[in-house]
Amino acid sequence: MRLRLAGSKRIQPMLVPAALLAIAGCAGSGEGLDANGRPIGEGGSDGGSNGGPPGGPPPATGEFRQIQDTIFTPVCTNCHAGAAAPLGLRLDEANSYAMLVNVPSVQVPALQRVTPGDPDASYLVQKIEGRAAVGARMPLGGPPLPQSSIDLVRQWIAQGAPPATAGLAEQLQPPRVVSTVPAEGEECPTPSTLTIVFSHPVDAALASADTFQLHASGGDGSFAEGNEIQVPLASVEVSLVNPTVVTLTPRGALAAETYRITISGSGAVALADVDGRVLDGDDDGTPGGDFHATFTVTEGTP
Ligand code: HEC
Ligand SMILES: [Ca+2]
Repeated sequence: MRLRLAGSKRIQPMLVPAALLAIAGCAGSGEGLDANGRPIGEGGSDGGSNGGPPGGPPPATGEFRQIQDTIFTPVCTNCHAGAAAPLGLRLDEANSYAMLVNVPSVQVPALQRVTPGDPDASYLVQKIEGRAAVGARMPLGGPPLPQSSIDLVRQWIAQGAPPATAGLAEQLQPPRVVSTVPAEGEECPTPSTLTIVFSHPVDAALASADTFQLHASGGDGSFAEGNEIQVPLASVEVSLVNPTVVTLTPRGALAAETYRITISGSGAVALADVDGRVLDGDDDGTPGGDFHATFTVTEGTP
């Protein structure tokens, strides 16, 4: 079940990796950082030999990263990516976590795709083990995953299904939007919710109808005329298991129209991360600037 934040002011993510906590502890004071704002001693174990600058982000680690790199990206994203992803399940790197953990299965809505701590009850596991009540074993039409891969997924879920750890350097950057569903430029049937994935956790206390807005184009597909209409949101939720994911729920079904999501990175109320770094909405590497993504609903009823 996805928890709502109604009323609650600020959440303390329960699954924040120790490394991230350590960084959060020193980022505010600047202690432990070099002149470029990077942690001292994070000298880049590859010495820059992989093309990255010495002192750049270390390779991200963790089980979910390994699952992404060895299973989802090479085996599943042939089908499970983009607007045509079967049952809306996108398993590409930007979206997979947000679409799996604590999200109900479409085929068997009583089960979550991933229930942290319970591999047997997780529909994802049932699908890759070939014991789901509905549909085929995954990967569809391909050889079953090796047992070692299945064990990796089981182990990750048994341990609480933590998100992949972002690189340390990434944690020190202003937060960015890494994905929206629907995506920029996408045409889709009416979505019941809109999902936004950030590069690292955002401050739930700042997630509201002030910082997240949805507008309809006014029928002309463009947002420059002044005839745009704001669409009311029933809720703006930051996921408790993974506060990099924000879900917007429009108050009613979205009619066939062009819409624009706006996230405030400027003005009186700007979105920021838990350390107060303001959203880099225009993705220019410095804090500030609004984020926009435009999508078109082709059919007004699901
Ligand atoms: C050849 C295309 C294809 C590939 C590759 C594929 N899938 Fe699927 N997947 C589908 C289709 C089609 C469905 C719905 C029909 C069915 O379940 O048989 C589906 C359904 C699912 C569902 C059920 C979702 C829900 O909400 O009920 C899960 C979970 C899933 N796939 C996971 C995976 C994983 C994990 C992989 C990679 C190991 C994978 N799939 C690879 C096509 C594919
Ligand atoms: Ca317009």
